[in-house]
Amino acid sequence: MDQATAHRLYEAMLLTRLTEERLVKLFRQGQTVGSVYRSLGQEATACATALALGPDDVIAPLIRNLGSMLVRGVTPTEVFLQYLGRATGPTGGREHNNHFGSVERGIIAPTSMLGALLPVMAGVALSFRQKGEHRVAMTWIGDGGSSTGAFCEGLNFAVVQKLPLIVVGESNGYAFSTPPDRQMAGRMSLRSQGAFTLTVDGNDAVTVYAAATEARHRCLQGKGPVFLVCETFRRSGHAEHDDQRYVDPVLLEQWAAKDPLLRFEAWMGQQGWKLDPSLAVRLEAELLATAEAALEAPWPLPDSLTQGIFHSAGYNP
Ligand SMILES: Cc1ncc(C[n+]2csc(CCOP(=O)(O)OP(=O)(O)O)c2C)c(N)n1
Repeated sequence: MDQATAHRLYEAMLLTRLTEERLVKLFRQGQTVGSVYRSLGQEATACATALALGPDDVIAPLIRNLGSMLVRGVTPTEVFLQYLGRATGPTGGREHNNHFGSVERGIIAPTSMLGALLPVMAGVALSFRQKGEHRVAMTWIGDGGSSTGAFCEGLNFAVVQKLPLIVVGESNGYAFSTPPDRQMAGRMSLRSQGAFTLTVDGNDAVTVYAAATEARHRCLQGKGPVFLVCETFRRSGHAEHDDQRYVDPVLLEQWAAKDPLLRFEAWMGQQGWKLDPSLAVRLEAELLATAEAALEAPWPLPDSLTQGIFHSAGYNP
């Protein structure tokens, strides 16, 4: 990784962390319409994977992958307006977390139905190959989500068809309150179904970036999909309404010591690459101002209630 990429990756992970911290504050103030789902400790698996892609590649993130959306150019303003349910947000107040896409930025909207994005992204990858385009598709899945039929169908199709699809598996310790050994036999990598599989330390952003770069290269060479399993840990509850009392506090301490941002800072220091010491303070101030501006944004009008639910020509939230 060159120095410019390292700085971009650090900024993306920091922005993800601080944006989510601001969202948590808005949640605790009762300002968000629904709960807040975050990626504390998993920022490297969202950001370093997305950053390894090219501008024409397409991603389909999940709820823990806000970082990948920020990498692709989604702004904190959009994120806050969305969580605050405002009319000027990406879904005009119809949705209240990161479930929004952006075709022009190569983002297929996250959905709640776990596994459902696998067949969708296998289809996206198939279209790239049919059109002879030099592009890859990437999506993410948790250990819990990899137990779905849709995950198996989508990955199997990609393997059989040798599609340029990267599936990032986030093995993060829990599916809501269920540890992996209560819902799957063996490690997540066993779910590869014949896809070339890499298992990496998901809290080491340098390794994740290198693995995602290799995965993309393989896909572009026509070697078929890659299952990139990132071993990490979900250091906050499933969402902010979940106090995570079922998680051993010792585990939380152990994983806090492996924090991806701290490790990446240390690695940059070893390279002799200086970080701007005022970056976090500056970003926090910007995010506070952005959130306050979003709080002033209008609510959707009641008479727009039936618009934008199904596709309707001319509707522009
Ligand atoms: C098909 C399907 N089944 C169940 C759910 C309910 N659900 C939402 S999140 C979640 C846990 C997901 O765990 P995992 O896939 O490991 O991802 P993580 O939350 O750990 O990132 C469940 C069961 C769902 N959204 N979709």
